[in-house]
Amino acid sequence: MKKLQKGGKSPSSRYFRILIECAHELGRLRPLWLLLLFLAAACGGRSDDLPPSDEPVAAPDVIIPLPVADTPTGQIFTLTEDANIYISPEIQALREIGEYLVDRLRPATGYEIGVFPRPEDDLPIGSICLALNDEYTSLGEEGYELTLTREQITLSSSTLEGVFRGIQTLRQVFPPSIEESTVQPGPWEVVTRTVRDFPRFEWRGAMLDVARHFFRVEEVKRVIDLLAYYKINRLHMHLTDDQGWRLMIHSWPNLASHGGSTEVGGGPGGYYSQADYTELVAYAESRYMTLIPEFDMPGHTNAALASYAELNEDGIAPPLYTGTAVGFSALAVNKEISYVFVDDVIREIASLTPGSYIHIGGDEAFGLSDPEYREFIVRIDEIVQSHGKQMIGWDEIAEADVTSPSTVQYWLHAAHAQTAARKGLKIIMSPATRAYLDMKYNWCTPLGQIWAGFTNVEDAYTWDPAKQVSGVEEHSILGVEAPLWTETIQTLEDIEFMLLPRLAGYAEIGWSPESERGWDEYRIRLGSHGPRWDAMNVNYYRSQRIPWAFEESAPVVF
Ligand code: NGO
Repeated sequence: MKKLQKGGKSPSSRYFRILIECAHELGRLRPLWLLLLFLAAACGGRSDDLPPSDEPVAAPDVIIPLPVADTPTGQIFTLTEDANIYISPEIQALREIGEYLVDRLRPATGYEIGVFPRPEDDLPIGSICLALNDEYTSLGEEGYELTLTREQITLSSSTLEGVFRGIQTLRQVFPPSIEESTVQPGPWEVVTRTVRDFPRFEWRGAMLDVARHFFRVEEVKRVIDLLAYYKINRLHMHLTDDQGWRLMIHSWPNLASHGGSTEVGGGPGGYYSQADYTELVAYAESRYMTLIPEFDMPGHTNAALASYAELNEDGIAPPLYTGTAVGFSALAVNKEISYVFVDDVIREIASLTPGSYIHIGGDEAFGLSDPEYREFIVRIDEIVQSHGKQMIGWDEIAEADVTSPSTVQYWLHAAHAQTAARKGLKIIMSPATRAYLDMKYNWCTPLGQIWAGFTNVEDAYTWDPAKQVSGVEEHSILGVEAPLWTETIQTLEDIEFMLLPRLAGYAEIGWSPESERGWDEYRIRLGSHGPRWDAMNVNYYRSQRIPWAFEESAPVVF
């Protein structure tokens, strides 16, 4: 951990150190050592001879996800209008991260902060330095060290991802009004500290179902920004289901033009052009987040079946579907045309997907026999791999003869997750009873479903992925993902209401050391994020379990 920088100690603590050192010299004279210590403490505790700025300042606990190590150092750094960001080395990707930080700081401060290469000599007082440095490789792909002193802020990592994740920590230690979109009075003071941090799991995801209700590119970008604030690094997009097909596939254009033309409740639906999707991929990448595309099959395929008659067992296209039942549709798995179809879809999405994973759904194919289902999944796995990608599927796929690197997403059936673990497959943990963002918080929640039970903010936080299913241990777990299914979710405000505050908890489960997490402490830290969400102008559920920071004496209701 970095030492406190020059000038970082108050005069009283310097005297205190000298006394301690003397005491060490005189180590054998124990009584004298104790006397000196007593005197030092008594003198150090006097405040009337010190300017107020030298008093150690308490650092509020506000960072979510909780960092691995966070050492407050008791002073104040003030961001002023002369501040600039210095980057080292001078490379485009680090400059872009610097500009991302400028974009976060400029609206509320009004300061014209620039991004410059780091000078040879000392940095000006009040600077922020972003540094890529091999010294930090031990912190892994996303780890970083953030050091705030009275003079400057230094954020170091061996990777760009690490610098980006550290910036989210830095945003959170500023006053909440830093997130406002108009100029605020400040002052922009932060308490000094050193944070050394890295994640528990490599996969920290959220899922957005754009099939049941369609969400525009701008709305998805807003979700990406919220996820990034909590260091989420995967956005799984559920692109197809019975009610809608949401991506243009050039070799099968009716999928989007017809299959995307409605949604639950009969609204107009919509779809992404490939240019739209590419824009989303790039936007997510600029937030060091990977998009995971899902085409759900062989069940949940009514929109495709309605678009092409030949994909149906009886050769007859059903009507479009705008209800919310599940499990009634299935591709004609005994017809070769179905595999031509899947190959085309996977080829097109693979060419738009820089990430290594493609999700093929695989859930609730109730219309097929078990052997039919298993054979289909094995063929789809081959197709996905033939396009250079790895398959992910909901937990039912564990019953098919698939091998690593295919990956299983546990949602409901413990036995499937146990089978996956036995086969050595990696597992993403999304237990519906804990991690489904579409479950209501309680009876009064106006949106969402209840089939997996209520999931209040505490339920969403108080579980450990490595203890959820017996026989599925930490080494089998790739990470955590919280899916938001949108049967009842129609607007961005609805999405935000179901995401927040629970998302923050999922992020912490995925990132922070399990031994350090605790509800009683977390709920207070979470309460400090209410004013941040207000400043960002995002909607959220004001759970009465949380002592929101803006409520002077918040009632605690359980
Ligand atoms: C299930 C089902 C989805 C529903 C969701 C609603 C899975 C993997 N399949 O989860 O189609 O939308 O529940 O909570």
